[in-house]
Amino acid sequence: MALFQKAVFLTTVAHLRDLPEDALAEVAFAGRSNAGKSSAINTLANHTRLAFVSKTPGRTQHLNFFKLEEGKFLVDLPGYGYAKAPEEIRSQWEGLLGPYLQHRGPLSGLVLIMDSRHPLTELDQNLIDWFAATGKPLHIMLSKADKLTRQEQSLVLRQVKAAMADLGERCTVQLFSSLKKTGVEEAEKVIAGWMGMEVPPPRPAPPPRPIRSAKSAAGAKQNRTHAPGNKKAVLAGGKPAKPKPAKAPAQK
Ligand SMILES: Nc1nc2c(ncn2[C@@H]2O[C@H](COP(=O)(O)OP(=O)(O)OP(=O)(O)O)[C@@H](O)[C@H]2O)c(=O)[nH]1
Ligand SMILES: [Mg+2]
Repeated sequence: MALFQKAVFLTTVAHLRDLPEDALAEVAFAGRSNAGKSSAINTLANHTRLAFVSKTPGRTQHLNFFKLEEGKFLVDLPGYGYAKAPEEIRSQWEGLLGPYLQHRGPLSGLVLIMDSRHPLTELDQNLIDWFAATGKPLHIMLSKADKLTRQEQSLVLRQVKAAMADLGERCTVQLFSSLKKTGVEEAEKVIAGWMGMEVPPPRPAPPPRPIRSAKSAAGAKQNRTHAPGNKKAVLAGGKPAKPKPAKAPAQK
């Protein structure tokens, strides 16, 4: 089971005064618009529509809180970098995002999502420099890795790690794809570590199948043929009915 599978939408915050007061630890997801922040939260939660995903940049406008367990939250932040009046950008940063990232006590660390095809834009760099001053850890997820070849993936990973070397252990970097669901365990480990959550041990590989002689295999086949013809038992072990998705409250 994915570590964050129990995540539920908690609230949308448009003003600092509305931030949850019972927070013990939270991890925020920042990055350019359309980089894949909301998708990454959905992938980590193993959910298709927890955070709203859209092809239109700027879909996430406020701070959306997802509760993992009592007092532990993931926070989906509005993206930066899509055409918007400078006035609006300034007021968003000065009024909400800037003070949140700089002064929020329970914020344990920041996940920076960057499209692996266009990492470290000027705006990303500004955010990194600015957040580094808080002394809190930063985890970079190079998203949409499915759009790159293996070779391109290892090149970009190496380049971004080298660019972040100055931050030492305070900055970690990984490849990630919401489409292919790759990099999930690596991200879980970092985020859970920041929030003091226990990471479940990786599932043990299934034991190797015993090699059966032709004779015993034939016997087993026969047994199966004559297994109780109990239709109900077969149904019970069959595919579970698809649960209806719960309707999420409005996010902005
Ligand atoms: N191929 C591919 N597409 C992705 C991946 N992650 C996200 N996308 C697509 O990228 C687009 C933007 O994804 P979002 O998760 O909404 O991006 P966001 O960073 O939350 O965007 P804003 O809320 O506008 O800041 C959507 O069309 C996603 O389907 C990925 O890993 N691979
Ligand atoms: Mg979003």
